[in-house]
Amino acid sequence: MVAELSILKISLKLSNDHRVKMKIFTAIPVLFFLLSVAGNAAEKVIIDTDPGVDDALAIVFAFNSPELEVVGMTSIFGNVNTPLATANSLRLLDIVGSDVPVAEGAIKPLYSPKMPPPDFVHGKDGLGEIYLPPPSRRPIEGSAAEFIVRTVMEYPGDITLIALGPMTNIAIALSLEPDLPRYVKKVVAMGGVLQVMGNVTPVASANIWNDAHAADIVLRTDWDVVLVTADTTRKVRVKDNWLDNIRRNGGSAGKFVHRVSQFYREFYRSTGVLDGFYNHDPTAMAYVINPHLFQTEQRAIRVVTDGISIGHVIAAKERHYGQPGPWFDIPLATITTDVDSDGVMKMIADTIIND
Ligand SMILES: [Ca+2]
Repeated sequence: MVAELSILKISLKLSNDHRVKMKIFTAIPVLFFLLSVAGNAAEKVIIDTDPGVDDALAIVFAFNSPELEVVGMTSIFGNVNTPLATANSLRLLDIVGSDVPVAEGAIKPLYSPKMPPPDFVHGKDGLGEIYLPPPSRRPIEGSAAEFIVRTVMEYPGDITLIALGPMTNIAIALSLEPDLPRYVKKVVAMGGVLQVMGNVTPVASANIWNDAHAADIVLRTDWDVVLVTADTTRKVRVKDNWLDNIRRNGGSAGKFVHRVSQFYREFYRSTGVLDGFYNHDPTAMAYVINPHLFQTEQRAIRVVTDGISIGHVIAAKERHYGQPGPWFDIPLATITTDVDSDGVMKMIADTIIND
């Protein structure tokens, strides 16, 4: 901006033609306007999701955020089986009053066996056993992967893919369209443990473990991919007083957030996590809106795809493995290493309360 104004000043000095000066003066406010419009444009996102209580919170947060334009959702197994993930995605769109398309995703991992959904965490309905009515709409024709490819190609360079569950749909989309990395703006995925213990095995978090092959493909593809690790999301807690504030002051969205969270809250309490529950998926959504709340590092990532360490994310500190083999030429991805927890929770509360 400064450089552009300097060039304009130089042009003014050099020009003796009054009409040229007038044209440049007219151009300055237009330039400011165009830059401000470009700066405020909402980020176009596709949410790939397995709702899931924390998915529900992330989706309510996203649809209340003026910074985001959700252009569609895609469903995936994980917290629930895929058909229920599809229905719950549509139910959540009914809750937030949106008619964006939902495309149904894969029903099983690329290669590994499908694991049973953890209904003791998210409830039998996946949404904390509040048993919402059936959705008012149906998913669109075609698969999630096809929808991702079609939408990315329709808005080249503009779409951020937000993966809140296993990355199967995104891996399939990559196989359908090899040029996808050139046209996707960014991929932000939630999952992976680096320092802390995993929630399904000592070395794996659910989103990675549920389809380790897909995660390995997505995280070692040469595109702008960010892994919002569980190390980070566990630092962000949803506490009872935060939920009470949202319920009182957040209108219908706030009341829903409080209601959908209670079963999940009790699960965490039963495991000894007393100080609120981990805010996994909404924290990934917060990264998309304001990455400045996070500390990150660049790492070359691969995921273990078999054996007792399946789902283990290995994040090498440098891209320096030049020898042929599994680490040859693996590009650097971004991982989150720390977060302003209070900043994330304040942003979510402000978004829901002020909407
Ligand atoms: Ca999820």
